[in-house]
Amino acid sequence: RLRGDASPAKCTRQEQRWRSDHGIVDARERFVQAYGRLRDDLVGDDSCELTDEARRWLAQMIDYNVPGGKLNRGLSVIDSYLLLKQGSEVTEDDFFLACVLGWCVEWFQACALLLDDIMDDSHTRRDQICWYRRPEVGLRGINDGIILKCHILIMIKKYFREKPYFLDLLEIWSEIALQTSLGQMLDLIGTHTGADDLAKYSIEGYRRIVKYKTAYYSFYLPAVELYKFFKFTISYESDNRGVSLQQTLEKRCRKNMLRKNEVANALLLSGAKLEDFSGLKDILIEMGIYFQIQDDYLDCFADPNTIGKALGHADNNQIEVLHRNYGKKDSSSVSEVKRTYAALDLKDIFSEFERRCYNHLVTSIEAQKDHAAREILKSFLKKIHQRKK
Ligand code: DMA
Ligand code: MG
Ligand code: MG
Ligand code: MG
Repeated sequence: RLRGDASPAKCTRQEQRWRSDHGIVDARERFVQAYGRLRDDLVGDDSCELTDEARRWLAQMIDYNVPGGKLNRGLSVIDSYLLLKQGSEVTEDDFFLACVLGWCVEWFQACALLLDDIMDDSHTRRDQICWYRRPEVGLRGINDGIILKCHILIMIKKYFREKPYFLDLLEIWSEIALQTSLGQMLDLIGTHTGADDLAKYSIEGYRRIVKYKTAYYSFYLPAVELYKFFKFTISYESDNRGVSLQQTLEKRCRKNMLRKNEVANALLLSGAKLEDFSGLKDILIEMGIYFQIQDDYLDCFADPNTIGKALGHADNNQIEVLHRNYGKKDSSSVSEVKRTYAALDLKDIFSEFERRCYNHLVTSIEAQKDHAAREILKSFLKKIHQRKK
């Protein structure tokens, strides 16, 4: 039996014992269990004549890079799926497939972070030393990042090849991979020009970077995956007489008796894209931008957005201090910048921004006509609102 929330509040030891005695497994636990199966499949795959040594490397590399994060992105897929299915039974198989989609997002994230740390010259990630900084890894880490990305397609092919939305999944994944890399490129270009001349930073430039490098893969992608998966699983459930979904829908369409959720199916079957559900994509992207602004804020203000805002609030002296110290790594420059930020009350500015952004998102979500879409969006927003890490 499954609990309906993949990210429940911590429960007491007593409650935990009661749940395990009664065979109730947390959706989060089930999601984590699916990881082991996926990793073993990839490591055990024998189409590539891997040596035992290579398999050991692969297993270690995946374990080191994939599962150690907050799992927010992967769990959004599970959470929203369970939410949408409330009241109806979730089969083992469907739950596992939702897990695969969730883990694909986590695999992608692992690849993006592994490579990002090399490009950003970072030292630690998720409370451990960056993979490429391990003495036995170094720049071989680049190839490991590429392998992680290839794994996504292997998993999608293995589990979704027969699904009617297989091609949609491939399409969305290739789009997202490009968008994220282009976002990283914009970020890298911006960092160079910014260190050279701070005045070249702009809010529009910042929004463009975070939209591409973060928002697409973190919000739009899980939502699209889930949407396709959910819409099609409900339609298969409703059809237990072996009649194809397409035939059922066509018949109902002729009789003018489509039910509400089937309208969306019919739209998808007729080749409509998620973008056609007015404004859904905009909301997800907006949420992703909000998320990255939180991230940068939580990184202790050390980013172009806040510096951009800071410039709008700073007096000439403060601007001068920022120009002199921004983008430098030594600790005295860092503390000069932080001191200036503190003097600018960026905390209050940020809370005000967060309040406005949240209200705007809630209004846009409520305006969505499709119930499923509203539920997905709300559960995504709940995950990140006023997050502290
Ligand atoms: C990370 O951007 C973005 C991707 C696509 C991995 P970042 O370098 O600002 O993130 P972090 O602060 O986590 O290194
Ligand atoms: Mg980085
Ligand atoms: Mg980066
Ligand atoms: Mg960051």
